[in-house]
Amino acid sequence: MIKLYQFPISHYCEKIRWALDHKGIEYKKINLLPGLHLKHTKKIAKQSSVPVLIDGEHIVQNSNDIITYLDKTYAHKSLTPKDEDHKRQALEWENYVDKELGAHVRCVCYHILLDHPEIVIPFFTHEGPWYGKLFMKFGFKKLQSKMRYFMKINEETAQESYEKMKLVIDKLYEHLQTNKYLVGDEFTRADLAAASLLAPLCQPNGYGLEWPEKTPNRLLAISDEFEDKLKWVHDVYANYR
Ligand SMILES: N[C@@H](CCC(=O)N[C@@H](CS)C(=O)NCC(=O)O)C(=O)O
Repeated sequence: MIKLYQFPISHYCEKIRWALDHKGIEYKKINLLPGLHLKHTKKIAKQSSVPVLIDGEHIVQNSNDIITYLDKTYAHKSLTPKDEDHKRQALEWENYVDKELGAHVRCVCYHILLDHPEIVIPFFTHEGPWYGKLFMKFGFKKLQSKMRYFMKINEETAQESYEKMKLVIDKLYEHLQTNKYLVGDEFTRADLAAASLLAPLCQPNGYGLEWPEKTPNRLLAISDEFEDKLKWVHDVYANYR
């Protein structure tokens, strides 16, 4: 069976969970603990990041490469348009949101959430290794400062990321004012990627994680600010997730 090495909270991993679910492909999730994940990912793939998909002898890393692999190998319910021009546009949108949106949404959210262990620890340990809670009990402080340091998460970068994220949200909103989908007249990997990467701000049903009962006010204020411009994310989740 296909194995997906992932973090339940990761929106890049959500792209792959969604793609697999969309195609009705059975798979086993292997939830790794942030910080300790390197031991696993570095052993099986080139970079340390998740998602990593293992399908028999094939090991694929990077969410866009994984979707391409899945569409080539399991062609039904393709997320990549058949039409060459539409395919190019879908890949362009996906590349754009992967690069210009994903990391910024993450920086904005983590900057706030890392100060709320009561919220992030359950995210990090969700259906993971048995020793997850113990690891977090003694290691969370260290993990928190390492994540801030290595992922460059601080007040200044969070502000910059907020501005960058805002530009992308506006661009998507503008495009979707006159188009039902990002490309052509069907749901594609472009819609899936954009909606997945925005999900932590919108907290839609179907992400595969219990969203916190109480979101910190600062994050709530950001979600509220973009509520109207992100209604489409809830629609895409409701219709395709
Ligand atoms: N370009 C990658 C980005 C994936 C990514 O940034 N994953 C994060 C989690 S959201 C990660 O694994 N971070 C830890 C690391 O890189 O070691 C993709 O599309 O899969």
